Amino acid sequence: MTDLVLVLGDQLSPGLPSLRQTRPEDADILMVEAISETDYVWHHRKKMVLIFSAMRHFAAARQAEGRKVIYHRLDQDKPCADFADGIERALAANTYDRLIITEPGEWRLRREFETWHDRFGLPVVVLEDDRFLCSHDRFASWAEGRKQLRMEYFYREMRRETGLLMEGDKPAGGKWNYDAENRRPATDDLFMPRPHSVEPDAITREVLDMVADRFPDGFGDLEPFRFAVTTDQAELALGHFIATALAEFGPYQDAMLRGEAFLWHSVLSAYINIGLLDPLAVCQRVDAAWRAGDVPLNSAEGFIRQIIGWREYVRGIYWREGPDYVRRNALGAERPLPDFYWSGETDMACLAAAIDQTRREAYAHHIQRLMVTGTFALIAGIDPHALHEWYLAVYVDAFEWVEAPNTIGMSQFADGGLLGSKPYAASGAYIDRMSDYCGDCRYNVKDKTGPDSCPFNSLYWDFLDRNADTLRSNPRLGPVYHNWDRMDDAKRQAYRDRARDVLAAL
Ligand code: FAD
Ligand code: DLZ
Ligand code: SF4
Repeated sequence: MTDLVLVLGDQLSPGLPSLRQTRPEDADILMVEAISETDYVWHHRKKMVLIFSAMRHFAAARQAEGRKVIYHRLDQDKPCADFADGIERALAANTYDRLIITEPGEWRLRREFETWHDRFGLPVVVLEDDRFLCSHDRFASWAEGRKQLRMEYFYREMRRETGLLMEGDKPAGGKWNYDAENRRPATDDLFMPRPHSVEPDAITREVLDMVADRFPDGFGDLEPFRFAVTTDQAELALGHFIATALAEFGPYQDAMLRGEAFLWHSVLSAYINIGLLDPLAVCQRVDAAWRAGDVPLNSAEGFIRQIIGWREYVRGIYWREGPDYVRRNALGAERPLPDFYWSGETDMACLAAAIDQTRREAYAHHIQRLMVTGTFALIAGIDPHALHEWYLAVYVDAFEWVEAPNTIGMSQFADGGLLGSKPYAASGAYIDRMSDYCGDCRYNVKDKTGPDSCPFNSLYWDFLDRNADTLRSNPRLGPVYHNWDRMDDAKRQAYRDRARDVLAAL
């Protein structure tokens, strides 16, 4: 029996189920740089380089192990239109008994794979992706019968099941969550680690040229390209993060600084998402560093929670909620995405900084995504689907299963509160507390409603006012609406007027 094993660009794990379950002598691997994948949404050009270079390295490594790999390049004579085109070409050249695939990371492809049995007339075996800690069944059994699907309770179960940061059956240090210790603003005189940087090799150089050539007007800078493209390089990046940044990751997790894109963040999400690093193994290394006394518990816990908690939890939500999740719009927000999300040309220093580094690095850390670009879109009433397409386009780690719940759910409250207990709306005071952006801004963060007032200040109240019918009954917003109600009419009107001017200028 000969199998054809299709491996996608975010499935670059040697231990992938479809590779584990087929024998090298009985199975050909098929990898396709497909026009469809570069075109169905925009991608940052660095993300394309990462994926194609990592795919080419992965194919070479499998070939070196003795596997047969059929590899279609985007710059070959007649590139493949899509994955089906690649499969058709393989079937025309060879006889295969089965097509084996590990499940993809988005509904679009899952739906397409379901048509392939009829289309190609051979059995199609889709295997569950076990590179995640929590299977679909496990998530369903956790969610079953719960009124609210709160991440914190899910996370505790994952801690118990993995034994990470556990002392017997108790959480290390006696608490599950050390977030209260993790909200320090940073100053630029602190030692600043830098993420591990990899010099592009000949394969990456070739891909850089190809992407520059094919996507001259694509979003984002290509150079300098410093990402790891193999598992060995990604392992070095992980070791470098643990040695230089993890200890301070916790306290400064929410901090933002001008000119500092990475701070104490790991910059490992893309490597984990495309399969170069295994999420459980990453957490075990962090757990070991804590047990060895190299890093404090609040940092190790904060980091591990993001991976076995948030990352697994949002994936569970994505598959549970179905393909229409990305279209949810509980607050009826319909304003088009402002052009400055692409150009970075805005007087708002916080947004300019986050978007500018996004163009340069294909990276912004969680609080920049959530509390700068996310919060602004939320309080300005931007269409959540347009914003979802933006996040999918601009980050190196963007894949729908993880991006959509973070955007539609956590950031925009467009799922009506399934994922978050309240919207992440905030005035400029939050950004002022956690960053040094405001000092450099043409707007005044202390001014509430004047012509130079920080736009976040008026939009925040206007957002609550506009959405009062939906949000007033939210118990976590009770005190906020109480404050709004206590304001005199003139003040409330001043907020509305300033917000109207800000929105008109968008
Ligand atoms: P660190 O801060 O070092 O965190 C460690 C790891 O935890 C990350 O590498 C990542 O694997 C995981 N992680 C952290 N937060 C989350 C989270 N909220 N959800 C899932 N995993 C998490 N993450 C993506 O991987 N892809 C996306 O497309 C993506 N889109 C996002 C969109 C919005 C609107 C928001 C608010 C968040 C999004 N995130 C996304 C989550 C998070 O911002 C990134 O995972 C993180 O910034 C990646 O940088 P890092 O590797 O330095 O993470
Ligand atoms: C993101 C991406 C891009 C740009 N190109 C390819 C490609 O040409 N071939 C491929 O196999 N995968 C690519 N990917 C990743 C896929 O889009 C990803 O596998 C799906 O989005 C499922 O998560
Ligand atoms: Fe952003 Fe307002 Fe601060 Fe300017 S003043 S950086 S717009 S929060």
